Amino acid sequence: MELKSVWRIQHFDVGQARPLEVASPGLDDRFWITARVPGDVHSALIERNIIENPYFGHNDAKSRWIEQKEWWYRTQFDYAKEEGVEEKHELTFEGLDTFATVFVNGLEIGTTDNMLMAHTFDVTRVLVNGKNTIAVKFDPLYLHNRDKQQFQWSSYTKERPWLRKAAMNFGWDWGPRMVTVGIWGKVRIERKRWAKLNSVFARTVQASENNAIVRVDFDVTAYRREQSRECEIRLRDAEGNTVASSRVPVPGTKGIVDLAVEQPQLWWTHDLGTPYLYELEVALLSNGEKVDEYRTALGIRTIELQLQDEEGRNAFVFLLNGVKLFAKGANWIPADHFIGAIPDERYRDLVSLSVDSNMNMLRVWAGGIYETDVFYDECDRRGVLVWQDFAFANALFPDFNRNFMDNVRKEVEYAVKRLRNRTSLAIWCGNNEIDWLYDMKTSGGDLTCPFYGERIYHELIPDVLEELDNSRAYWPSSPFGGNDANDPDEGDRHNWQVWHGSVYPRKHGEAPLLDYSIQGVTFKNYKNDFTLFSSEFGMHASANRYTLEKNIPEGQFYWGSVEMAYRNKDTNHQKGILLMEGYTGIPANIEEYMNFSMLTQAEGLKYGIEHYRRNKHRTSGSLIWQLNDSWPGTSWSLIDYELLPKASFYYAKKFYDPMLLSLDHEPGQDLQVWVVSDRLEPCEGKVTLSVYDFSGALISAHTFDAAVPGNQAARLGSLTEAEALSGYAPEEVVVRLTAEGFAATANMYYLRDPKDLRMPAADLRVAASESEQTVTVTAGRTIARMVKIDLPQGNIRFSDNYFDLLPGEQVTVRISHPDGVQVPFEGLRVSALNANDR
Ligand code: BMA
Repeated sequence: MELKSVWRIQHFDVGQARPLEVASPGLDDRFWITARVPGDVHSALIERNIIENPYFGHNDAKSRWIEQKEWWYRTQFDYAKEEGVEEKHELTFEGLDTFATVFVNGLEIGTTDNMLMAHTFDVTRVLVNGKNTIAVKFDPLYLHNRDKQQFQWSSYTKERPWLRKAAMNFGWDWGPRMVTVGIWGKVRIERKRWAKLNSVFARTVQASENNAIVRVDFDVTAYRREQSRECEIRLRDAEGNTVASSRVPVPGTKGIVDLAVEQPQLWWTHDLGTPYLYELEVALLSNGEKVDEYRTALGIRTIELQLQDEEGRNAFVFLLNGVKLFAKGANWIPADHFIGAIPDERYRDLVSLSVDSNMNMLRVWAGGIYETDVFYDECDRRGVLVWQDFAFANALFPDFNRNFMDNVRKEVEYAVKRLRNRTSLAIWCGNNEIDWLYDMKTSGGDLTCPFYGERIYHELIPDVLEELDNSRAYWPSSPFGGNDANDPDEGDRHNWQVWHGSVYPRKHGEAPLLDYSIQGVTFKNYKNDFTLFSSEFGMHASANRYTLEKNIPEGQFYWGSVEMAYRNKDTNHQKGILLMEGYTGIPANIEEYMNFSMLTQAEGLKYGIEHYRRNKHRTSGSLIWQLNDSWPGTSWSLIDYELLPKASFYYAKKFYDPMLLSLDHEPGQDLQVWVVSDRLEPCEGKVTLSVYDFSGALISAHTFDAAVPGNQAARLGSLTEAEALSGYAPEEVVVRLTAEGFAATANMYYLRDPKDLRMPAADLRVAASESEQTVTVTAGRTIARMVKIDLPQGNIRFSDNYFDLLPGEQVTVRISHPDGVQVPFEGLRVSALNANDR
């Protein structure tokens, strides 16, 4: 039973409230503030207009007082206990953030100190028939870390290492500090009679088209040991038919069953097939009576991480049902700074957008949380694999302290048990960048202390996984493997040469170097990266106009304003300017900043990812930093806080297309034509490279035979610049690749950077139909570069946006809202990089 009663909150100065009084059932809390659960105190205060929206302007600074207070939650609810029946009653908080003392009917039942796991209390002896009262006290965090040792390294704040709370709450290089407290998960009461199912572990141990074996382990707690116990395990297909079942006695507390499934429908990522889900049901019977039950969606699939290929070369490739999969995706950060208040729809929208942009893997990054159930439900259902970090990011952690390590062990065990049955879960990863940065910081002289935390990723987690989940790979950190941990020849890699200006390669023990120059930060550096798996890389781009205007105080929406700068939490804002300077030129105003930064990010990611994909199977994955935003700021995201995609998202639809036509070209060098296929079946046809001038005249066309085996990258051939240009200047042409005989999206390239192109002004014709929810854009006599359709609303979808049109070409864009409601067209603007608003 989920507790859905009304909750109220109140704050006190530390030491002001007497806990037993505030927790007592008789306290009159009428004048307290009504708050949602799940939620947090900030969100409750925003909803009641007690604080101003902290995402607007500098308002976050005005809410800092909240952190200094002690916060209380209270609720009352009716409960009925059955007389004379032996039952256990358990109260579970799926999320308490963070230092909580829980009272039921005035009795203190326990304390908690970890936001990142659920907390369950046996309340059999404290619940009463009729009205019950729950009160939860949240301490301000400073009480729990002010007397703790600080470490030489803990990025963004020294407060974090002792606190098991989402790290990004304290601020990150894409978000402000928003340290909240509260009941951030669901609250449940469960009754258990005689025995209960503690946990179930279900996984595919073998699968082919013909048959599969699903192994199910379970463990139970018996309150009445003398009674007989049995487990009934059943697997149902999507129509509800039982495809395998078994009933076994459970003499002790553990059991294991293998279910054989004939002709299984395998689970695939959405790009390779159908993410087919069965339903697993485990029922526990005591003395013949059903006393507990567990259900989960379950896909039949095998997932492995191969670290060496058939020839013995190093690899980092996921095999899904034995098929080498190129991971195409992005890094996921919490969908809002106020994690407890995130509506389920926001998760659905973000996973749905990931699928729309052809992503098949998301990495749940270590500085947030182990995500909520709806996130994994969606990934299972939509066919998106998950790379799951454990929640340790960019800091040292006190692995010498027994209490801390006990806490971590409980958290890890809880996370593993909770998520191990997730079909989408492909890999566990120990931390974000800690092994790599420890080495760099030590070599650079910033750190002189031992590697505190090492025992967590190299001893504790592997130990827990050996016992609780041996069904998928564990990788100690990201990046990890080789010399240094960011080695292109071993393990995964973060490319922060681009944007952050890191100088690669680097070996263990060498001081890290930075190159803040145009050459140092340019995305052209991606072509030197022959990594096995690129798990982080990216560039900033501006949020969309609507998102910025909504959150920037009046008069501050201009390029270079204090408020615009406040949106950007990264160090050294010069990096973004250098990147644009080398590619588009430095923006002169906010419109140019939005356009130039978006174009640079989109083209930069296209440049890097097409390179990574052409290097398939040496390279087997690219996870962009970062998919989403947790507040309306400036960041590396593809989708801004208002769920409006940036140009890079629409580019991703194309550069992550399973069938990619790609041109490898550098100024003055040959044009090399490639097809990269992630499809399993071979394809045959022709690819044509056409060169047009900016008024649409065809200058040259070359056709290449394409016979591409399934799941391969193939270079079809090349031509020289001179052959392609037929006397034209490279600054005056555009190249288009098209396929015949097989389906592949056309791809466009320019032979020089935008700042060097001699592009005339475009004249766009725009026909908008609100009733049809379409906008038709036609290019006039010249090419239109980065056509942008802008509507001042959040969370709306465009069938395409930020695209190029050849002269005379026409595109009809469909506009929609995820809920299917009509989108008003008021405020519609259509422009292009080389054409003003229409
Ligand atoms: C990596 C990530 C994040 C960070 C990003 C951009 O370090 O793991 O910690 O936000 O790069 O700097």
